Amino acid sequence: MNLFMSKTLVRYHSAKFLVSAPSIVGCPNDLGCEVAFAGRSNAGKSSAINTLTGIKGLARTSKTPGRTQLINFFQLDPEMRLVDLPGYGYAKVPRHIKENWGLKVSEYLQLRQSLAGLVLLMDIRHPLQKFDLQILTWAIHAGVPVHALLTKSDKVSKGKANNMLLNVDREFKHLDPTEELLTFQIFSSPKKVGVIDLKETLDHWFTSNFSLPTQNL
Ligand SMILES: Nc1nc2c(ncn2[C@@H]2O[C@H](COP(=O)(O)OP(=O)(O)OP(=O)(O)O)[C@@H](O)[C@H]2O)c(=O)[nH]1
Ligand SMILES: [Mg+2]
Repeated sequence: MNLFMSKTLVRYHSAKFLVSAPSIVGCPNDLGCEVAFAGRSNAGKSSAINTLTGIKGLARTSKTPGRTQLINFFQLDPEMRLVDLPGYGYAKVPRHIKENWGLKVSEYLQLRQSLAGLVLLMDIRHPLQKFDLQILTWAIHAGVPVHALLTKSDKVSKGKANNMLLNVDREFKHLDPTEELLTFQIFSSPKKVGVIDLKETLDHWFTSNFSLPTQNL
């Protein structure tokens, strides 16, 4: 019998850049467990990864939409990863690049066995756009859980944020009447709003899909 109390830990703060893949082919071995951050270009995916890990500059952020064009992997533990997916849906990006992004993301979503869950980032001022709904529909069919972050909540009033939460709640119940796969919360990277809730969801995905190293206290 183990006389020590043990505690599972996901070490977000020890995240390290692992590799950038131009497509599914360059992705690291499909082993262990990973959580991918998806969403429209400029929604705040890379910023959220930096806020979650507490490491400024880990994932490259930019005011120019379309900054993340590769699939970027960050390692937390040997077989635990965060994935920054290329953003979709920015109107000014040339068509051939858009199509290529769509292909990359859909290939990744369909083929990646170690994908334990998706964090879907949507700007709280305009959530649930066409591609967001496509990803949500795909995830429900594939049985992959999605946790939506309504980002940039620092840019709207409390009243507006609450309205948006109600809208998203209504749409999620419509898309997933079982209420098992879709969850959501508000988030702000600069104000660090929602970081604890995000960690709780990710802890759950990582620990229920992968046996973590335990730490003796
Ligand atoms: N006010 C505010 N700005 C944010 C927030 N999150 C991100 N930003 C800003 O939004 C811009 C885009 O953020 P990124 O994290 O680069 O967005 P992204 O989703 O990774 O974008 P792509 O790589 O183009 O797909 C940057 O100027 C960020 O500083 C937030 O919660 N609040
Ligand atoms: Mg990015």
